[in-house]
Amino acid sequence: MLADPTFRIDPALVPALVDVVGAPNVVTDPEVTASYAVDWTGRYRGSTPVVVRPGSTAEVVEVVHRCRSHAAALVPQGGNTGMVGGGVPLAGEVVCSLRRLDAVTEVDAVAGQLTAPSGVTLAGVQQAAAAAGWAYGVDLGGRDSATIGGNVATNAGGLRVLRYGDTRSQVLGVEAVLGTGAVVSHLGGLVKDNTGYPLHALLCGSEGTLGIVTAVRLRLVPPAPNRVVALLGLPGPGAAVRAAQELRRTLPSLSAAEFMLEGGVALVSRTLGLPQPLSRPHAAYLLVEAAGANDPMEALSEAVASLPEVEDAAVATEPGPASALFRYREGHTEAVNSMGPPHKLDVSFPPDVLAEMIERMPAVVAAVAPQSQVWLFGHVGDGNVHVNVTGVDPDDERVDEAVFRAVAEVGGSISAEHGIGTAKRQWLHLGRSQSELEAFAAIKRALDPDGILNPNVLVASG
Ligand code: FAD
Ligand code: 2HG
Ligand code: ZN
Repeated sequence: MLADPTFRIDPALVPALVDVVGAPNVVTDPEVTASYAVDWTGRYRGSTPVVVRPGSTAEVVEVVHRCRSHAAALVPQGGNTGMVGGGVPLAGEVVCSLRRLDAVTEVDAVAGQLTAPSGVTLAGVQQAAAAAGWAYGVDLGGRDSATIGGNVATNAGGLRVLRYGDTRSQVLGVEAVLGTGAVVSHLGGLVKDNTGYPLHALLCGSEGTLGIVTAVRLRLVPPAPNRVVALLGLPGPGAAVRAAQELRRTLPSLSAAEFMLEGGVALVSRTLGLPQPLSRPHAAYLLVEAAGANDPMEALSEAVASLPEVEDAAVATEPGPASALFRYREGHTEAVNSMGPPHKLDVSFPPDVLAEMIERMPAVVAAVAPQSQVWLFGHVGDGNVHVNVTGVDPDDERVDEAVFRAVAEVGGSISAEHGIGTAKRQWLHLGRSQSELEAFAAIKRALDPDGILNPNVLVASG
């Protein structure tokens, strides 16, 4: 058991890892390992004695065995775009980088499925699907760096959940190496297959605590080649929520409904050097995408025309201008980072309190951190709000606590899509009962009996 999270590795582990993956794939130079030890936001910084980069499932198995026999904990890492400090070694763990598992993505164009090794980027999966005449249903701003294994491990959501569901909804099977070194592999791709516990579904969102994902079988969706994007200016967050809720009912081709506020759009424009998107600023914005086999322009225009609170709109039908409108929304993460390490509080609310809670959030934050700045944006079509707070010390958790308690009180979730990681572990009980937490711990013990996989993430080890 690895009861002490601040353990140091046995020096004999390094040559043991070299035996498995070869010297070039065992990195101990602190100047190189440093980049694996800090997260995308800069809020979570750790250190690691060694980064190991296996190139096959067989090598992952041996890496796990070696770490287990040398009582060393592992942090699996993909593209290191995670937002909750779950993919970085915060207590001196070994980093197991899966990026070399990026060989061939096999597309089954008849079934409309593909099998990808876990180190392939999300963009790589999307491109492989498109080349075979299909599309992949998940998309998010980190697509060029985030790996499909990381998407599965975090059950990533993103921009199209309201149309296609989250990552778990796309996954038909997974291959993974458990904490025991055993391989579970179920990549046949049968759409109907009720043969016992769905381990693939359990591994989705397990954040590297139960197994290291080495390959994934994904369902694909028919391409929607005709796409219209509209940016709507609205008088406030409540109006944006009402518009999104109405469009979900009236516009069957709706594929994204993202909200932003005046301050966030101004920050993105300033930071990324973009012009204001509409002729004047608006208190709130809703970015709407409709896509389908047929041109969705008429349906979108009709649906938007019947929304009484829209003040102004910009519409794009060509890919370039459409992406330019999305830049205001996707640019939020980068622009907020320029204000210093943010507290990223990714939460969701039931539909009936969504508008009220978005409006309440600045006061909830100001009550404990009056000097801070709050940036609110997100996937409003799914009830998912990204509460970003800057101007607060990375270690000062009062803001996190206040927001999570307010969210839990109204039946919301403290993690809509980024996971629990290290960042939210102490508040997991706000959304999960004691019996559920005990079941989590029992599953962890069964699949990772020595607690070597991500011991500081999600569940308590042991
Ligand atoms: P990492 O950051 O490397 O790891 C994340 C977690 O998964 C860690 O706990 C790690 O231990 C574990 N892990 C990684 N790979 C494996 C593996 N092969 N096996 C087991 N465990 C593993 N997320 C959303 O849900 N929706 C969004 O819209 C979204 N947009 C983003 C936009 C930007 C610009 C960025 C930077 C991030 C965004 N994210 C979003 C965060 C999201 O969690 C990641 O982009 C992605 O899912 C993580 O993939 P990764 O390969 O970078 O994983
Ligand atoms: C997004 O929706 C991502 O852009 C990142 O989930 C959210 O930066 C964030 O807080
Ligand atoms: Zn998001």
